[in-house]
Amino acid sequence: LSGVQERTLVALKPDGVQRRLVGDVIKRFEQRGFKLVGMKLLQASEVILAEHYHDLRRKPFYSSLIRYMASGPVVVMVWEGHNVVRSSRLMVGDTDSAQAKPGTVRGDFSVHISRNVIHASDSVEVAEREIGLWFHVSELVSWDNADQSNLYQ
Ligand code: DGI
Repeated sequence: LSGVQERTLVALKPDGVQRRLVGDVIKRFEQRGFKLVGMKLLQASEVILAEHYHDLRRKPFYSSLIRYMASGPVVVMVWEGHNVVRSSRLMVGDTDSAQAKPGTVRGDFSVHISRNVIHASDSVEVAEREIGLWFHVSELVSWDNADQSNLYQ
């Protein structure tokens, strides 16, 4: 496989940053074989969070979700690789931490849906929208993986 592959947005939520889980999550994605092409730590504004969670605006938990996501810095990342959107969702685990399987980020590090540590885009279309929301094109770096033939045919 060559050329630009699928990309997804992964974010450590404020609880994930507070609990020092950034390194562990990066390690999991690196070891899987995905390529990091963008990353930054920032305090998210309510404007960007409202856009990010637009589809959930009528849910009863919406305002507490926005408050939680604005409560401290987040680390947003763009990961690239074959089937990365679907694979990331599997690595992240069920939205409800109580249902998330051991071995997943949520299943290993969280107990409640309201503090579930991590975000990952749930489709290729959503990933494109979310990457465009959180990153300027100049913040994404294309680079050659020297190890490519060990990961892909
Ligand atoms: O894509 P996900 O993050 O797995 O799930 P989602 O897009 O359905 O919901 C976004 C976030 O909103 C989720 O990670 C945690 C929060 N959330 C979803 N459902 C509930 C919820 N929070 C609370 N307190 N209660 C819910 O039922």
